Amino acid sequence: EGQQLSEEIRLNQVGFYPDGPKKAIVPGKARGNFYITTSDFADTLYTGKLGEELKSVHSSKTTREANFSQLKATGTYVVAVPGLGHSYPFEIKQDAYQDVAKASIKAFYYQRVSTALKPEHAGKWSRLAGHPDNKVLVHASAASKSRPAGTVISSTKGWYDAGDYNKYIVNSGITTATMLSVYEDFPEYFKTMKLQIPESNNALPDLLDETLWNLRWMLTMQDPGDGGVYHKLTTPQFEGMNVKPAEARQPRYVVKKSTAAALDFAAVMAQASRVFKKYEQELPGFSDSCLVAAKSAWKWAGKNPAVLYNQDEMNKSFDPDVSTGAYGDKDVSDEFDWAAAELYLTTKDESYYKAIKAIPHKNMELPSWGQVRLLGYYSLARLQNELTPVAKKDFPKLKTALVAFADKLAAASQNNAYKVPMGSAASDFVWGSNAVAANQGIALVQAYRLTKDKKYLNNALANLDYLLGRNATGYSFLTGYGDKTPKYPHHRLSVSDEVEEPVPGLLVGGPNPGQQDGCTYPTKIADESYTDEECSYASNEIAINWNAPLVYLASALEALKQE
Ligand code: 9MR
Repeated sequence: EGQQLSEEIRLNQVGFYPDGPKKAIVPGKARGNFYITTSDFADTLYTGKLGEELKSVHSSKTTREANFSQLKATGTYVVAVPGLGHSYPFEIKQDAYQDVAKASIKAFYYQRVSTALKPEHAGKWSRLAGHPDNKVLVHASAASKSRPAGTVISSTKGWYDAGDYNKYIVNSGITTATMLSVYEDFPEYFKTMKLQIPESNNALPDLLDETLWNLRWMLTMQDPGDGGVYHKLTTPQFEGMNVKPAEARQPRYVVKKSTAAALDFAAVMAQASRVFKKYEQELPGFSDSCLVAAKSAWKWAGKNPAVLYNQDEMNKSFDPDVSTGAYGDKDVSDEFDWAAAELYLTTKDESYYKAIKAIPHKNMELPSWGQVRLLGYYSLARLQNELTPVAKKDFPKLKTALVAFADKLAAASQNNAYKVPMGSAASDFVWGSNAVAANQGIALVQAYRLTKDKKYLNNALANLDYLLGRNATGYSFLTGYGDKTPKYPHHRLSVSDEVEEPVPGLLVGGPNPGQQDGCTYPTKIADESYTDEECSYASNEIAINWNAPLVYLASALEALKQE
Protein backbone atom coordinates (compact mmCIF):
# COMPACT_ATOMS: atom_id res chain seq x y z
CA GLU A 1 0.00 0.00 0.00
CA GLY A 2 1.02 3.64 -0.38
CA GLN A 3 3.09 3.05 -3.51
CA GLN A 4 2.19 6.23 -5.28
CA LEU A 5 3.89 9.57 -4.76
CA SER A 6 1.87 12.01 -2.70
CA GLU A 7 3.02 15.63 -2.77
CA GLU A 8 0.66 16.18 0.14
CA ILE A 9 3.19 14.60 2.48
CA ARG A 10 5.43 17.50 3.43
CA LEU A 11 8.92 17.06 4.77
CA ASN A 12 12.44 18.35 4.55
CA GLN A 13 13.36 16.98 1.12
CA VAL A 14 17.10 17.15 1.77
CA GLY A 15 17.21 14.92 4.83
CA PHE A 16 17.64 14.51 8.57
CA TYR A 17 20.34 13.94 11.15
CA PRO A 18 20.42 10.44 12.68
CA ASP A 19 20.02 11.86 16.17
CA GLY A 20 17.84 14.82 15.26
CA PRO A 21 14.08 15.38 15.26
CA LYS A 22 12.29 14.03 12.16
CA LYS A 23 8.80 15.04 11.18
CA ALA A 24 6.56 14.93 8.16
CA ILE A 25 3.25 16.76 7.97
CA VAL A 26 0.29 15.11 6.26
CA PRO A 27 -3.25 16.33 5.51
CA GLY A 28 -5.69 16.13 8.43
CA LYS A 29 -7.94 13.70 6.57
CA ALA A 30 -5.33 10.96 6.94
CA ARG A 31 -5.50 8.94 10.15
CA GLY A 32 -4.10 5.86 11.79
CA ASN A 33 -0.62 4.57 11.24
CA PHE A 34 2.21 5.72 9.01
CA TYR A 35 5.27 3.76 7.99
CA ILE A 36 8.86 4.52 7.16
CA THR A 37 10.04 2.09 4.50
CA THR A 38 13.06 1.74 2.31
CA SER A 39 12.62 3.63 -0.96
CA ASP A 40 11.82 0.33 -2.76
CA PHE A 41 9.10 -0.29 -0.13
CA ALA A 42 10.64 -3.72 0.60
CA ASP A 43 11.39 -3.11 4.28
CA THR A 44 9.44 -1.26 6.93
CA LEU A 45 11.79 0.23 9.47
CA TYR A 46 9.39 2.16 11.59
CA THR A 47 5.66 2.23 12.30
CA GLY A 48 4.15 5.27 13.96
CA LYS A 49 0.79 6.80 14.71
CA LEU A 50 -0.28 10.07 13.12
CA GLY A 51 -0.79 12.86 15.65
CA GLU A 52 -3.81 14.95 16.60
CA GLU A 53 -5.46 17.09 13.96
CA LEU A 54 -3.79 20.52 13.78
CA LYS A 55 -5.53 23.65 12.47
CA SER A 56 -3.94 26.10 10.09
CA VAL A 57 -4.19 29.74 11.14
CA HIS A 58 -4.19 30.79 7.49
CA SER A 59 -6.83 28.55 5.90
CA SER A 60 -9.47 25.95 6.69
CA LYS A 61 -6.91 23.21 6.16
CA THR A 62 -5.88 20.80 8.88
CA THR A 63 -2.79 18.63 9.22
CA ARG A 64 -1.32 15.83 11.30
CA GLU A 65 2.23 15.17 12.32
CA ALA A 66 4.12 11.99 11.49
CA ASN A 67 6.96 11.94 13.99
CA PHE A 68 9.71 9.41 13.32
CA SER A 69 12.52 10.92 15.36
CA GLN A 70 13.15 7.51 16.91
CA LEU A 71 14.38 6.11 13.61
CA LYS A 72 18.10 6.77 13.67
CA ALA A 73 19.55 4.37 11.11
CA THR A 74 21.21 6.10 8.17
CA GLY A 75 19.72 5.32 4.79
CA THR A 76 17.26 6.42 2.13
CA TYR A 77 13.58 6.08 2.99
CA VAL A 78 10.04 7.23 2.27
CA VAL A 79 7.11 8.07 4.55
CA ALA A 80 4.12 5.93 3.53
CA VAL A 81 0.59 6.81 4.62
CA PRO A 82 -2.21 4.34 3.79
CA GLY A 83 -4.81 5.92 1.53
CA LEU A 84 -2.49 8.79 0.65
CA GLY A 85 0.71 7.40 -0.85
CA HIS A 86 4.37 7.94 -0.10
CA SER A 87 6.64 10.96 0.23
CA TYR A 88 9.66 11.83 -1.85
CA PRO A 89 12.62 9.71 -0.81
CA PHE A 90 14.75 11.35 1.89
CA GLU A 91 18.02 10.55 3.57
CA ILE A 92 19.00 10.12 7.18
CA LYS A 93 22.70 10.91 7.37
CA GLN A 94 25.49 12.70 9.15
CA ASP A 95 26.32 16.12 7.70
CA ALA A 96 22.77 16.27 6.31
CA TYR A 97 22.98 20.01 5.54
CA GLN A 98 26.64 20.34 4.60
CA ASP A 99 25.78 20.57 0.90
CA VAL A 100 23.07 23.13 1.59
CA ALA A 101 25.48 25.24 3.63
CA LYS A 102 28.12 25.14 0.90
CA ALA A 103 25.72 25.75 -1.97
CA SER A 104 24.10 28.71 -0.26
CA ILE A 105 27.54 30.32 0.13
CA LYS A 106 28.65 29.39 -3.38
CA ALA A 107 25.52 31.18 -4.63
CA PHE A 108 27.23 34.44 -3.66
CA TYR A 109 30.06 33.61 -6.03
CA TYR A 110 27.49 33.25 -8.83
CA GLN A 111 26.18 36.71 -7.92
CA ARG A 112 29.61 38.35 -8.35
CA VAL A 113 29.69 41.58 -10.36
CA SER A 114 32.56 42.79 -12.60
CA THR A 115 34.12 39.41 -13.30
CA ALA A 116 33.91 36.45 -15.63
CA LEU A 117 32.88 33.16 -14.04
CA LYS A 118 35.12 30.41 -15.38
CA PRO A 119 33.94 26.84 -16.04
CA GLU A 120 36.31 25.43 -13.42
CA HIS A 121 34.45 27.45 -10.78
CA ALA A 122 30.99 27.91 -12.21
CA GLY A 123 30.51 24.75 -14.29
CA LYS A 124 27.69 25.17 -16.77
CA TRP A 125 26.82 28.52 -15.21
CA SER A 126 30.11 30.05 -16.37
CA ARG A 127 29.65 33.46 -17.99
CA LEU A 128 31.43 36.45 -19.46
CA ALA A 129 32.36 39.43 -17.35
CA GLY A 130 29.79 42.20 -17.12
CA HIS A 131 29.19 45.43 -15.28
CA PRO A 132 32.85 46.43 -14.85
CA ASP A 133 31.59 49.45 -12.87
CA ASN A 134 34.91 51.19 -13.37
CA LYS A 135 33.17 54.18 -14.93
CA VAL A 136 30.24 54.92 -12.71
CA LEU A 137 28.62 58.37 -12.79
CA VAL A 138 27.86 60.43 -9.73
CA HIS A 139 24.11 61.11 -9.97
CA ALA A 140 22.98 64.69 -9.45
CA SER A 141 21.35 63.62 -6.16
CA ALA A 142 24.76 62.56 -4.87
CA ALA A 143 26.81 65.54 -6.00
CA SER A 144 29.33 66.98 -3.52
CA LYS A 145 31.99 69.67 -3.72
CA SER A 146 34.76 67.23 -4.52
CA ARG A 147 32.51 65.08 -6.70
CA PRO A 148 30.07 67.17 -8.73
CA ALA A 149 27.30 65.50 -10.75
CA GLY A 150 28.72 63.50 -13.65
CA THR A 151 32.05 62.79 -11.95
CA VAL A 152 33.27 59.35 -13.01
CA ILE A 153 34.28 57.01 -10.21
CA SER A 154 35.29 53.38 -10.00
CA SER A 155 33.06 51.12 -7.92
CA THR A 156 33.81 47.61 -9.10
CA LYS A 157 32.98 44.18 -7.65
CA GLY A 158 30.23 43.43 -5.13
CA TRP A 159 27.30 41.05 -5.48
CA TYR A 160 24.24 41.57 -7.63
CA ASP A 161 21.55 42.28 -5.07
CA ALA A 162 18.96 39.86 -6.27
CA GLY A 163 17.27 39.03 -9.57
CA ASP A 164 18.33 42.49 -10.75
CA TYR A 165 21.82 43.80 -11.48
CA ASN A 166 22.05 46.68 -9.03
CA LYS A 167 24.03 47.05 -5.81
CA TYR A 168 22.41 48.55 -2.72
CA ILE A 169 24.33 49.47 0.43
CA VAL A 170 21.42 49.01 2.84
CA ASN A 171 20.78 45.48 1.69
CA SER A 172 24.48 44.71 1.48
CA GLY A 173 24.67 45.79 5.11
CA ILE A 174 22.66 43.05 6.76
CA THR A 175 23.81 40.52 4.18
CA THR A 176 27.53 41.07 4.63
CA ALA A 177 27.14 41.31 8.40
CA THR A 178 25.33 37.97 8.47
CA MET A 179 28.17 36.37 6.51
CA LEU A 180 30.75 37.87 8.88
CA SER A 181 28.67 36.82 11.90
CA VAL A 182 28.42 33.18 10.94
CA TYR A 183 32.18 33.22 10.59
CA GLU A 184 32.67 34.96 13.95
CA ASP A 185 30.32 32.49 15.63
CA PHE A 186 31.74 29.31 14.06
CA PRO A 187 35.27 30.01 12.76
CA GLU A 188 36.35 26.38 13.10
CA TYR A 189 33.59 25.16 10.82
CA PHE A 190 34.80 27.33 7.94
CA LYS A 191 38.50 26.56 8.28
CA THR A 192 38.44 23.68 5.83
CA MET A 193 35.36 24.44 3.73
CA LYS A 194 36.33 24.68 0.05
CA LEU A 195 33.93 26.22 -2.42
CA GLN A 196 35.88 25.99 -5.69
CA ILE A 197 36.10 29.73 -6.06
CA PRO A 198 39.10 31.51 -7.63
CA GLU A 199 40.60 32.22 -4.17
CA SER A 200 40.21 28.68 -2.83
CA ASN A 201 43.97 28.15 -2.67
CA ASN A 202 44.84 31.21 -0.62
CA ALA A 203 45.23 31.34 3.16
CA LEU A 204 41.81 32.79 3.92
CA PRO A 205 38.74 30.64 4.53
CA ASP A 206 36.61 30.64 1.36
CA LEU A 207 33.70 32.21 3.22
CA LEU A 208 35.86 35.25 3.99
CA ASP A 209 37.22 35.41 0.45
CA GLU A 210 33.67 35.49 -0.86
CA THR A 211 32.66 38.16 1.64
CA LEU A 212 35.70 40.25 0.70
CA TRP A 213 34.34 40.51 -2.84
CA ASN A 214 31.47 42.58 -1.51
CA LEU A 215 33.44 44.44 1.18
CA ARG A 216 35.82 45.73 -1.48
CA TRP A 217 32.88 47.14 -3.38
CA MET A 218 31.26 48.63 -0.29
CA LEU A 219 34.45 50.54 0.51
CA THR A 220 34.24 52.31 -2.86
CA MET A 221 30.75 53.60 -1.99
CA GLN A 222 32.10 56.07 0.54
CA ASP A 223 32.81 59.61 -0.61
CA PRO A 224 36.35 60.23 0.64
CA GLY A 225 35.52 63.94 0.71
CA ASP A 226 33.10 63.74 3.61
CA GLY A 227 32.65 60.12 4.78
CA GLY A 228 29.09 59.89 3.46
CA VAL A 229 28.00 56.69 1.75
CA TYR A 230 25.96 56.43 -1.44
CA HIS A 231 22.67 54.63 -1.01
CA LYS A 232 23.07 52.50 -4.12
CA LEU A 233 24.81 51.89 -7.43
CA THR A 234 22.21 51.43 -10.10
CA THR A 235 20.99 51.78 -13.65
CA PRO A 236 18.13 54.28 -13.93
CA GLN A 237 15.74 51.41 -14.74
CA PHE A 238 15.85 47.66 -14.23
CA GLU A 239 17.34 45.78 -17.20
CA GLY A 240 15.15 43.46 -19.26
CA MET A 241 14.91 39.90 -17.97
CA ASN A 242 16.86 38.52 -20.93
CA VAL A 243 19.85 40.85 -20.73
CA LYS A 244 23.10 39.07 -19.82
CA PRO A 245 25.64 40.94 -17.68
CA ALA A 246 28.04 41.19 -20.63
CA GLU A 247 25.30 42.74 -22.78
CA ALA A 248 24.07 45.36 -20.33
CA ARG A 249 24.64 48.88 -21.67
CA GLN A 250 22.65 51.25 -19.44
CA PRO A 251 24.78 53.80 -17.59
CA ARG A 252 25.39 53.12 -13.92
CA TYR A 253 25.11 55.78 -11.22
CA VAL A 254 25.89 56.14 -7.57
CA VAL A 255 22.83 57.72 -6.05
CA LYS A 256 22.21 59.94 -3.02
CA LYS A 257 23.98 59.54 0.29
CA SER A 258 21.68 58.42 3.09
CA THR A 259 21.88 58.03 6.85
CA ALA A 260 20.86 54.38 6.66
CA ALA A 261 23.61 53.64 4.12
CA ALA A 262 26.24 55.41 6.26
CA LEU A 263 25.25 53.53 9.41
CA ASP A 264 24.90 50.09 7.82
CA PHE A 265 28.26 50.69 6.18
CA ALA A 266 29.78 51.76 9.51
CA ALA A 267 28.47 48.65 11.26
CA VAL A 268 29.75 46.27 8.59
CA MET A 269 33.15 47.95 8.32
CA ALA A 270 33.58 47.91 12.09
CA GLN A 271 32.80 44.20 12.15
CA ALA A 272 35.02 43.52 9.13
CA SER A 273 37.88 45.33 10.84
CA ARG A 274 37.54 42.91 13.76
CA VAL A 275 37.24 39.78 11.64
CA PHE A 276 40.11 40.58 9.28
CA LYS A 277 42.48 41.72 12.04
CA LYS A 278 43.74 38.12 12.14
CA TYR A 279 44.66 38.31 8.48
CA GLU A 280 47.00 41.27 8.66
CA GLN A 281 49.69 39.30 6.86
CA GLU A 282 47.46 38.33 3.95
CA LEU A 283 45.70 41.69 3.74
CA PRO A 284 48.09 44.32 5.08
CA GLY A 285 46.27 47.40 6.29
CA PHE A 286 42.82 46.13 5.37
CA SER A 287 41.51 45.85 8.89
CA ASP A 288 42.67 49.39 9.71
CA SER A 289 41.17 50.80 6.52
CA CYS A 290 37.83 49.27 7.43
CA LEU A 291 37.89 50.90 10.85
CA VAL A 292 38.85 54.30 9.46
CA ALA A 293 36.00 54.00 6.95
CA ALA A 294 33.56 52.94 9.68
CA LYS A 295 34.45 55.86 11.91
CA SER A 296 34.13 58.48 9.19
CA ALA A 297 30.76 57.08 8.06
CA TRP A 298 29.59 57.17 11.69
CA LYS A 299 30.68 60.81 11.95
CA TRP A 300 28.82 61.69 8.74
CA ALA A 301 25.69 60.05 10.11
CA GLY A 302 26.02 62.05 13.32
CA LYS A 303 26.03 65.26 11.29
CA ASN A 304 23.29 64.00 8.95
CA PRO A 305 21.05 61.94 11.23
CA ALA A 306 17.85 62.08 9.18
CA VAL A 307 18.66 61.82 5.48
CA LEU A 308 16.05 59.21 4.57
CA TYR A 309 16.02 57.77 1.07
CA ASN A 310 12.82 58.80 -0.69
CA GLN A 311 13.01 57.98 -4.38
CA ASP A 312 9.86 59.82 -5.44
CA GLU A 313 11.05 63.02 -3.79
CA MET A 314 14.47 62.60 -5.32
CA ASN A 315 13.04 62.19 -8.80
CA LYS A 316 11.25 65.54 -8.47
CA SER A 317 14.57 67.35 -8.21
CA PHE A 318 17.17 65.31 -10.05
CA ASP A 319 17.69 63.68 -13.45
CA PRO A 320 17.69 61.04 -14.68
CA ASP A 321 14.74 59.49 -12.84
CA VAL A 322 15.60 56.32 -10.95
CA SER A 323 13.02 53.54 -10.62
CA THR A 324 15.02 50.62 -9.21
CA GLY A 325 14.83 49.22 -5.65
CA ALA A 326 14.51 51.83 -2.94
CA TYR A 327 15.29 50.10 0.35
CA GLY A 328 13.79 53.26 1.81
CA ASP A 329 13.94 52.85 5.56
CA LYS A 330 11.91 55.47 7.42
CA ASP A 331 13.39 54.86 10.87
CA VAL A 332 17.14 54.78 11.38
CA SER A 333 17.22 54.52 15.18
CA ASP A 334 18.01 50.80 14.95
CA GLU A 335 20.79 51.51 12.43
CA PHE A 336 22.34 53.94 14.94
CA ASP A 337 22.20 51.28 17.67
CA TRP A 338 23.70 48.62 15.44
CA ALA A 339 26.60 50.76 14.19
CA ALA A 340 27.29 51.96 17.74
CA ALA A 341 27.39 48.37 19.02
CA GLU A 342 29.81 47.20 16.32
CA LEU A 343 32.07 50.23 16.69
CA TYR A 344 32.11 49.70 20.45
CA LEU A 345 32.96 46.00 20.15
CA THR A 346 35.80 46.66 17.73
CA THR A 347 37.31 49.65 19.53
CA LYS A 348 36.13 49.03 23.15
CA ASP A 349 35.59 52.79 23.25
CA GLU A 350 32.66 53.20 25.65
CA SER A 351 31.51 56.42 24.04
CA TYR A 352 30.11 54.28 21.23
CA TYR A 353 28.35 52.03 23.71
CA LYS A 354 26.80 55.05 25.38
CA ALA A 355 25.37 56.10 22.03
CA ILE A 356 23.10 53.05 22.10
CA LYS A 357 19.72 54.34 23.25
CA ALA A 358 18.55 51.45 25.46
CA ILE A 359 19.78 47.95 26.14
CA PRO A 360 17.60 46.07 25.56
CA HIS A 361 15.23 48.20 23.48
CA LYS A 362 11.54 47.61 24.23
CA ASN A 363 10.87 46.73 20.59
CA MET A 364 12.71 43.52 19.87
CA GLU A 365 12.19 42.98 16.16
CA LEU A 366 13.42 40.25 13.90
CA PRO A 367 16.30 41.39 11.69
CA SER A 368 15.55 42.40 8.10
CA TRP A 369 17.13 44.99 5.79
CA GLY A 370 15.19 47.75 7.53
CA GLN A 371 15.44 46.43 11.08
CA VAL A 372 18.97 45.78 12.26
CA ARG A 373 19.01 46.37 16.01
CA LEU A 374 19.32 42.70 16.95
CA LEU A 375 22.39 42.34 14.76
CA GLY A 376 24.19 44.50 17.29
CA TYR A 377 22.74 42.49 20.17
CA TYR A 378 23.95 39.25 18.59
CA SER A 379 27.44 40.72 18.37
CA LEU A 380 27.34 41.84 22.02
CA ALA A 381 26.29 38.31 22.96
CA ARG A 382 29.02 36.78 20.82
CA LEU A 383 31.70 38.89 22.44
CA GLN A 384 30.19 38.89 25.95
CA ASN A 385 33.51 37.93 27.49
CA GLU A 386 35.21 41.02 26.10
CA LEU A 387 32.74 43.61 27.37
CA THR A 388 33.94 46.59 29.39
CA PRO A 389 32.23 47.30 32.75
CA VAL A 390 29.36 49.48 31.47
CA ALA A 391 28.29 46.90 28.91
CA LYS A 392 28.95 43.97 31.21
CA LYS A 393 26.47 45.42 33.67
CA ASP A 394 23.74 45.51 31.02
CA PHE A 395 24.45 42.09 29.62
CA PRO A 396 22.20 39.96 31.87
CA LYS A 397 19.19 42.06 30.79
CA LEU A 398 20.15 41.73 27.15
CA LYS A 399 20.55 37.99 27.48
CA THR A 400 17.12 37.68 29.12
CA ALA A 401 15.55 39.69 26.29
CA LEU A 402 17.22 37.63 23.55
CA VAL A 403 16.14 34.38 25.17
CA ALA A 404 12.59 35.68 25.69
CA PHE A 405 12.47 36.61 22.01
CA ALA A 406 13.45 33.05 21.06
CA ASP A 407 10.97 31.62 23.59
CA LYS A 408 8.12 33.27 21.71
CA LEU A 409 9.28 31.70 18.47
CA ALA A 410 9.69 28.29 20.06
CA ALA A 411 6.25 28.49 21.67
CA ALA A 412 4.66 29.43 18.35
CA SER A 413 5.75 26.18 16.74
CA GLN A 414 3.57 24.27 19.20
CA ASN A 415 0.27 25.44 17.76
CA ASN A 416 1.17 25.63 14.14
CA ALA A 417 -0.02 23.31 11.36
CA TYR A 418 3.56 22.62 10.26
CA LYS A 419 5.04 22.54 13.77
CA VAL A 420 7.54 25.24 12.88
CA PRO A 421 8.15 28.71 14.36
CA MET A 422 7.66 30.21 10.89
CA GLY A 423 4.16 31.28 9.92
CA SER A 424 2.43 31.42 13.26
CA ALA A 425 1.62 35.05 12.52
CA ALA A 426 0.15 36.29 9.24
CA SER A 427 2.73 39.08 9.40
CA ASP A 428 5.47 36.48 8.80
CA PHE A 429 4.40 36.28 5.16
CA VAL A 430 5.97 39.43 3.79
CA TRP A 431 7.92 39.93 0.57
CA GLY A 432 10.92 37.67 1.20
CA SER A 433 9.13 35.60 3.87
CA ASN A 434 11.70 32.84 3.55
CA ALA A 435 14.23 35.23 5.06
CA VAL A 436 11.85 35.64 8.01
CA ALA A 437 12.04 31.87 8.54
CA ALA A 438 15.83 31.88 8.24
CA ASN A 439 16.28 34.91 10.50
CA GLN A 440 14.01 33.32 13.12
CA GLY A 441 16.37 30.38 12.87
CA ILE A 442 19.32 32.64 13.64
CA ALA A 443 17.52 34.14 16.65
CA LEU A 444 16.94 30.59 17.92
CA VAL A 445 20.58 29.62 17.37
CA GLN A 446 21.59 32.73 19.34
CA ALA A 447 19.37 31.61 22.23
CA TYR A 448 20.91 28.16 22.05
CA ARG A 449 24.39 29.67 22.28
CA LEU A 450 23.30 31.63 25.35
CA THR A 451 21.54 28.76 27.16
CA LYS A 452 22.71 25.47 25.62
CA ASP A 453 19.05 24.42 25.72
CA LYS A 454 18.43 22.04 22.80
CA LYS A 455 14.85 23.28 22.47
CA TYR A 456 16.15 26.33 20.61
CA LEU A 457 18.33 24.34 18.26
CA ASN A 458 15.48 21.96 17.44
CA ASN A 459 13.23 24.90 16.62
CA ALA A 460 15.91 26.43 14.42
CA LEU A 461 16.12 23.10 12.63
CA ALA A 462 12.32 23.08 12.25
CA ASN A 463 12.57 26.32 10.27
CA LEU A 464 15.22 24.75 8.05
CA ASP A 465 12.76 21.87 7.57
CA TYR A 466 10.19 24.50 6.61
CA LEU A 467 12.48 26.05 3.99
CA LEU A 468 13.38 22.68 2.52
CA GLY A 469 9.84 21.38 2.12
CA ARG A 470 7.80 21.11 5.35
CA ASN A 471 5.48 23.93 4.40
CA ALA A 472 2.10 24.64 2.88
CA THR A 473 3.41 24.92 -0.71
CA GLY A 474 5.33 21.64 -0.84
CA TYR A 475 8.38 23.34 -2.34
CA SER A 476 11.93 23.13 -1.14
CA PHE A 477 12.67 26.83 -1.71
CA LEU A 478 16.38 26.39 -2.43
CA THR A 479 17.20 26.08 -6.14
CA GLY A 480 18.69 22.68 -6.94
CA TYR A 481 18.23 21.18 -3.44
CA GLY A 482 15.26 18.91 -2.85
CA ASP A 483 12.81 17.14 -5.17
CA LYS A 484 10.39 19.94 -5.90
CA THR A 485 12.44 23.12 -6.20
CA PRO A 486 11.96 26.46 -7.98
CA LYS A 487 12.73 26.16 -11.68
CA TYR A 488 11.81 29.65 -12.86
CA PRO A 489 13.11 32.16 -10.32
CA HIS A 490 12.88 35.86 -11.12
CA HIS A 491 16.64 36.03 -11.63
CA ARG A 492 18.20 37.70 -14.64
CA LEU A 493 21.35 35.56 -14.48
CA SER A 494 19.27 32.38 -14.67
CA VAL A 495 16.78 33.70 -17.22
CA SER A 496 19.33 35.17 -19.63
CA ASP A 497 21.73 32.21 -19.75
CA GLU A 498 21.32 29.15 -21.95
CA VAL A 499 21.22 26.71 -19.05
CA GLU A 500 17.95 25.01 -18.28
CA GLU A 501 18.37 24.75 -14.51
CA PRO A 502 18.52 27.97 -12.52
CA VAL A 503 21.75 28.89 -10.75
CA PRO A 504 21.88 26.54 -7.72
CA GLY A 505 21.92 27.39 -4.03
CA LEU A 506 19.57 30.38 -4.22
CA LEU A 507 16.71 30.85 -1.77
CA VAL A 508 13.59 32.31 -3.38
CA GLY A 509 11.48 34.88 -1.56
CA GLY A 510 8.61 32.53 -0.73
CA PRO A 511 4.90 32.92 0.10
CA ASN A 512 3.71 36.53 -0.01
CA PRO A 513 -0.01 37.28 -0.13
CA GLY A 514 0.84 40.85 -1.16
CA GLN A 515 1.26 39.51 -4.72
CA GLN A 516 2.67 42.92 -5.77
CA ASP A 517 3.88 41.54 -9.12
CA GLY A 518 0.40 40.90 -10.53
CA CYS A 519 1.33 37.35 -11.61
CA THR A 520 -1.16 34.51 -11.40
CA TYR A 521 -1.00 32.79 -8.01
CA PRO A 522 -2.72 29.56 -7.01
CA THR A 523 -4.42 31.23 -4.03
CA LYS A 524 -4.52 34.24 -1.73
CA ILE A 525 -4.00 32.08 1.36
CA ALA A 526 -0.95 33.59 3.07
CA ASP A 527 1.20 30.50 3.52
CA GLU A 528 0.43 29.19 0.02
CA SER A 529 0.73 32.45 -1.91
CA TYR A 530 3.74 31.43 -3.97
CA THR A 531 4.20 30.81 -7.68
CA ASP A 532 7.23 29.36 -9.46
CA GLU A 533 7.19 31.80 -12.37
CA GLU A 534 9.75 34.23 -13.75
CA CYS A 535 7.32 37.12 -13.53
CA SER A 536 6.89 36.69 -9.79
CA TYR A 537 9.36 39.08 -8.26
CA ALA A 538 7.18 39.26 -5.15
CA SER A 539 7.35 35.52 -4.36
CA ASN A 540 9.97 33.94 -6.61
CA GLU A 541 12.88 36.36 -6.80
CA ILE A 542 16.15 35.53 -5.07
CA ALA A 543 18.15 38.02 -3.00
CA ILE A 544 21.44 38.15 -1.12
CA ASN A 545 19.71 39.17 2.11
CA TRP A 546 17.55 36.05 1.92
CA ASN A 547 20.45 33.72 1.13
CA ALA A 548 22.70 35.00 3.91
CA PRO A 549 20.47 33.92 6.82
CA LEU A 550 20.14 30.51 5.19
CA VAL A 551 23.94 30.36 5.05
CA TYR A 552 23.95 31.15 8.75
CA LEU A 553 21.21 28.66 9.68
CA ALA A 554 22.52 25.67 7.70
CA SER A 555 26.14 26.32 8.69
CA ALA A 556 25.26 26.80 12.36
CA LEU A 557 23.32 23.55 12.50
CA GLU A 558 26.20 21.70 10.85
CA ALA A 559 28.74 23.33 13.15
CA LEU A 560 26.68 22.58 16.28
CA LYS A 561 25.44 19.09 15.55
CA GLN A 562 28.05 17.36 17.69
CA GLU A 563 26.97 19.27 20.80
O1 9MR B 1 13.28 42.78 -0.16
C1 9MR B 1 12.63 43.99 -0.49
C2 9MR B 1 11.25 43.97 0.15
O2 9MR B 1 11.36 43.99 1.55
C3 9MR B 1 10.44 45.16 -0.34
O3 9MR B 1 9.12 45.05 0.15
C4 9MR B 1 10.46 45.21 -1.86
C5 9MR B 1 9.69 46.40 -2.43
O4 9MR B 1 10.28 47.60 -2.08
O5 9MR B 1 11.78 45.28 -2.34
C6 9MR B 1 12.54 44.15 -1.99
O6 9MR B 1 13.84 44.33 -2.46
C7 9MR B 1 14.07 44.29 -3.85
C8 9MR B 1 14.89 45.52 -4.18
O7 9MR B 1 14.12 46.66 -4.00
C9 9MR B 1 15.48 45.48 -5.58
N1 9MR B 1 16.18 44.26 -5.82
C10 9MR B 1 15.34 43.08 -5.62
C11 9MR B 1 14.87 43.03 -4.19
C12 9MR B 1 14.13 41.75 -3.89
O8 9MR B 1 12.88 41.68 -4.49
